[in-house]
Amino acid sequence: MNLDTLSLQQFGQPLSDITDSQVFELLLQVVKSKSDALPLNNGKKRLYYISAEFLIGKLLSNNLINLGIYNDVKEQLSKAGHSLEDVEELEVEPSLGNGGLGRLAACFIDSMSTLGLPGDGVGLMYHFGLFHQKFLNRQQTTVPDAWVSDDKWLEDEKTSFTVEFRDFSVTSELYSIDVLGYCREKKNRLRLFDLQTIDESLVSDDAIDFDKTALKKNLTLFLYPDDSDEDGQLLRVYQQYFMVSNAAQLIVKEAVERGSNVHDLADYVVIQINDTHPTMVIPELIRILTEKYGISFEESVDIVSSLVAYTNHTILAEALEKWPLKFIEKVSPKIASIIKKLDEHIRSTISDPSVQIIIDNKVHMANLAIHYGFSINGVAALHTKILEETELKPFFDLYPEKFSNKTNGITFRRWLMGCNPELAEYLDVLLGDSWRASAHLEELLAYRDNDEVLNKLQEIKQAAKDRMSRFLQDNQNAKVINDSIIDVQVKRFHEYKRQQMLLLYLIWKYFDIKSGHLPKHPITVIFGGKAAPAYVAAQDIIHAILVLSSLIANDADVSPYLQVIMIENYNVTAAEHVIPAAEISEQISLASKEASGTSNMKFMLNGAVTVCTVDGANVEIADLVGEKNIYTFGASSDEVVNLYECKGYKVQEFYEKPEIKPLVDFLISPEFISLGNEERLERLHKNLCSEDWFMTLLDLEVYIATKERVFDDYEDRRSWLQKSLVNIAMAGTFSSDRTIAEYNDEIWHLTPDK
Ligand code: 26M
Repeated sequence: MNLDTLSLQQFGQPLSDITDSQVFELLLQVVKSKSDALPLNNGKKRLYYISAEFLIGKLLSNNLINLGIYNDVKEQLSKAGHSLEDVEELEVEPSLGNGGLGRLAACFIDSMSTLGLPGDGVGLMYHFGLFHQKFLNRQQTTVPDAWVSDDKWLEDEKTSFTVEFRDFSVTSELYSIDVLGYCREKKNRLRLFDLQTIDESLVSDDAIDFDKTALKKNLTLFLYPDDSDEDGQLLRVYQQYFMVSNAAQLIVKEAVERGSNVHDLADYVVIQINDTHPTMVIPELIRILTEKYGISFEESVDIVSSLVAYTNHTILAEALEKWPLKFIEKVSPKIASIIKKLDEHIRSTISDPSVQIIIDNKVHMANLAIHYGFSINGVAALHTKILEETELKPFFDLYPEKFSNKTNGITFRRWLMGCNPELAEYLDVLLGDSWRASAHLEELLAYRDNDEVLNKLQEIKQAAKDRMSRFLQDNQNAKVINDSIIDVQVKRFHEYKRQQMLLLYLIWKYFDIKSGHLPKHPITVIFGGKAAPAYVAAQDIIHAILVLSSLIANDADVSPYLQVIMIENYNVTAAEHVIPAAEISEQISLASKEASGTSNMKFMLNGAVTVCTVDGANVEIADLVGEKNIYTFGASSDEVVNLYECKGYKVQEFYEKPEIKPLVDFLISPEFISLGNEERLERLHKNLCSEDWFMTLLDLEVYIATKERVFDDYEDRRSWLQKSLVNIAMAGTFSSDRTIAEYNDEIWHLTPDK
């Protein structure tokens, strides 16, 4: 493929003379014509991965990599004076997810294609997706992110279904995006349902409010519309039913086309539901089998129960979905009545009230999925253990054979080859390129004492730091201090993730520098993440970070040594810039609360050293790299569970400590308040010293001590680079290809299409 010839044909000008946006157009055509020509992965049995989120990120580079033409294209462009990086900037990032669960779904569909497994992602085509985050007066504001009109990858499948709600019915339209595997001749698709009568004009340019009751026009406008009021909650139930009714109709139609007589549906179909958001697919399939195919209720239940598998992503009881039965009745009385029948069956056979489906007139979606699915899995070893032994113990006692662990993974195509090509190329030099298919990186350990290799790793890290600095400069005019240590916490804002603990450490460090202890290297701490619009406490934390960032920047004693940057509108693209540059990865959730985490894996793969609590997949990372190559601290999950159960955590005792009180009180000091919003800062302060639900102060002192040890150790450059090397070498386990192979071997049993 010669881009120069293509450019002459298309634009009458050589590649060197066309603009970057013409180059983008050209590359799109190249990728699309190649991907259009690929047939779909085929097989009698097909997987449908249903998810409310698919956080896929930009697709150009990813597709070039998977088509095996990335290096060729990059070289041709560079010879003609273009940079692929600049061209990529012209692509918009689809806004179809909000956090770890959505990004996991994107890694999974990439791996399914790479392993040649026949299966698609199924979800919704939100026109505005998740909100775009902007900072105003050091606070998060939210504006609509109109990505759809600029997207270049969506294809209309020309397929529609009718979805019947109680009070009206709507027609859907199916769009899809090709999902290419790494060096594969066949593909899968991400299939997104839209509403034919959608009306974008309900949304103004600058606010994410809209008429939540105009259901025929709004169902696919937003991902997670504000559900702090009843209209918002009801809208979510409508959205979920719209998603799963379309999915169920598509699934049955395609199975019948492949030869299923519907009684044998489970030989043709397996459905993985990503968290509980798609759980209503169970009653919807039962409805279709009984109503459309005349199959008895009992047999329909058996069929459906043998083909739906559920992944749990959360241990927070308050995050487990429970919908008032009356909402489901309003959306679809038929679905409500099927759920009631399923609930009655459980009631008549199992006496334990805690495993009922309908409790206090609320439908517990996880309970429905566990009783009427054949598989439930957690997403990291510790998480699964907690589900089995604590959170879901009554279910584990009933159905031990349904439970399993599938530790999460990440696609190395995006999180190494795509975002860190220098490191990928250097691994080729050291290991040969077979790691690109196998993810085996352990042979890198042989270079642990090789100074040339260690120095080269340092150079690669520096190049990534420079690239990130340019990104932050261009995007938000932030100037990273030269030669500073890059210390990063990027993830959704939630109290259990404890961004506030890093904030308190920074206050400690600010005091320490003020008192004359100057760090040997300057430190740049980078935060990134969004807070749900209705989650006030999380927004208070963002506010305090932005205030501290300004306070330090304005302080000439401290600003040469310490800097805090909060990335505006953190998304996949920002992650691809910041993760390769990171030297320290912050994974500091309260033990037992983070199901897995996946950024921890991305950071490790890119050579960052992890500072972490013993939580989620951190446990597995620590086992792999050994205690010399990771910094763990803090209360264990057993201790935390115990403190909750016995109400044993007394925050006051910690707050009153002379080492802690001044740090917390600084949040309401005149310096702080003069830059901020008093109400927010007071609330955050009060929250920390009277409630502290996620035990920040419990772990704060040991966290500060650990961080200081990390910065000391950083000064021994050789041994730090060795830690970094070991982390890269041991990251192979966290390839999502390994995860998906496990799902397939133990849950799906699909035959790969060769
Ligand atoms: C629920 C109700 C209303 C609105 C939104 C929600 C909701 C949306 C997304 C609740 C949870 C959601 O996502 C949970 C999530 O992202 N969990 C993360 O999943 C990752 C992949 O398994 C894990 O690595 C993270 O630890 C886990 O927090």
